Amino acid sequence: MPTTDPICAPATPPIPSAVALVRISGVGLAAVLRPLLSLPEPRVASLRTLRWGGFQEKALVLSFPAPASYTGEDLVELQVHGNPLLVRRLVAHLGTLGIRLAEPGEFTRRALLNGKQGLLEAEALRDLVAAETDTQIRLAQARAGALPSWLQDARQVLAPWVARAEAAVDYGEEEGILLDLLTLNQSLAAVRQRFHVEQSRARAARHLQDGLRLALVGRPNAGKSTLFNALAGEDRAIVTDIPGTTRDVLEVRCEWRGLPLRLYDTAGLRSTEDPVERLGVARVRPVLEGADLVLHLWPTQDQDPDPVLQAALAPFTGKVLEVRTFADLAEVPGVAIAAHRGELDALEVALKERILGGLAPDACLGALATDRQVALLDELARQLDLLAELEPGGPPELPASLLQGAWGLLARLTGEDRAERTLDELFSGFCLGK
Ligand SMILES: Nc1nc2c(ncn2[C@@H]2O[C@H](COP(=O)(O)OP(=O)(O)OP(=O)(O)O)[C@@H](O)[C@H]2O)c(=O)[nH]1
Ligand SMILES: [Mg+2]
Repeated sequence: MPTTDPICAPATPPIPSAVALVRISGVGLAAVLRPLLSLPEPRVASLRTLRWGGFQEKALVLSFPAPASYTGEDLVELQVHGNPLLVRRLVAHLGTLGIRLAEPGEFTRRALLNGKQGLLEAEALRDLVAAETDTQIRLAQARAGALPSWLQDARQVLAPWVARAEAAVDYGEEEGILLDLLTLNQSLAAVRQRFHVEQSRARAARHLQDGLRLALVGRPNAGKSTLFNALAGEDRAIVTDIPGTTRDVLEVRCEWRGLPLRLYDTAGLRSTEDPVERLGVARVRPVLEGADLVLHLWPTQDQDPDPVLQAALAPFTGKVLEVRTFADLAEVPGVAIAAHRGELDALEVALKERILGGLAPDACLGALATDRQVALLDELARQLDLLAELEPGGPPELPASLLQGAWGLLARLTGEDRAERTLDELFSGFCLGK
């Protein structure tokens, strides 16, 4: 249920800082806030002294009357001193004026319902706030604009066909309205092709957005920790020439040559009697299960990988990339590196091929990227592919239902159907005050 009752929330984190921002949104805020302050002229920062509960706080106040505000409602921003306790007291006092604490994402939800923002944009802003690497920031920013033109085009091309198919089903026989499958598929051909391009862009963008979970495994002394440190750009793992150095699983998030990575360094895999090392080996399997890609580090001096290792990797062959380490000692075919000297170009090429499917990272800018978006896009493309495979001359019901399905998916993707479930999922990922 859309609500318009006044809400407030701190938009800055509860830590001591120079300034804290408290946002208030609702209908008729001038009257609601009158006991605390008189609202200044719209969009002009003005000083007000707020008095309540024995406090007198000088605040910088900004007022954005509806509809020209973030939420589309009256919006007021109070900048106060960044004391978390003071902010809590202020929010509690606003409660006594009938302004309740907002749910996470409630400001953005209202912006969406009031048409101030699209669903795709709201998702992009959520990802922007959560971004941890330069690439992730750039990707989120590129998605934070208007609805991508290819989606607008798809909507325009589909709309008349959806209507026509419906008419053909409802009145076809009496009125002589037919659905010409050949013409239909011809006019959808460009859209379908574009969907396929967007699917590969989205897959790459999602990896870049989420960061690729990369597990480093291999026999003891294969050079896992050396590579881990080289990719992380810092000495996080202990490196020695004693086999069995690493026992715990180490994790680090980093950006390496434009690729956001979540790296996992693991204990060298071998049968061992050492109880501590055995515990370390036991921890490798869950890492393999959770990884997007497993780098099997295989020193150039080894002929075949150890059977223990091969058995451990067998269930994961689909996501294992073999990387030959110690490339400085011998020349071998395949992806070969010498991490202790920073010679990693072959790995960069192989990783980018795996993650980006040959696309340049910049080619992913503006692509859809969240799990929700990618799932809907895949389904959308599938419906159009099924449509293209239909034999002409059949009854119009089947193409009509595919067209309607595609139309519905498009609406869910862009957020026009405003399905509450989608909104609930989206806003559960937001922070307060957004
Ligand atoms: N020459 C050469 N030495 C390397 C290379 N990579 C790692 N080393 C050395 O090999 C030894 C073992 O490296 P680590 O990175 O500790 O190996 P690890 O796989 O983490 O070993 P465990 O933690 O014991 O399983 C260290 O002395 C490294 O300096 C390489 O590409 N070439
Ligand atoms: Mg190690």
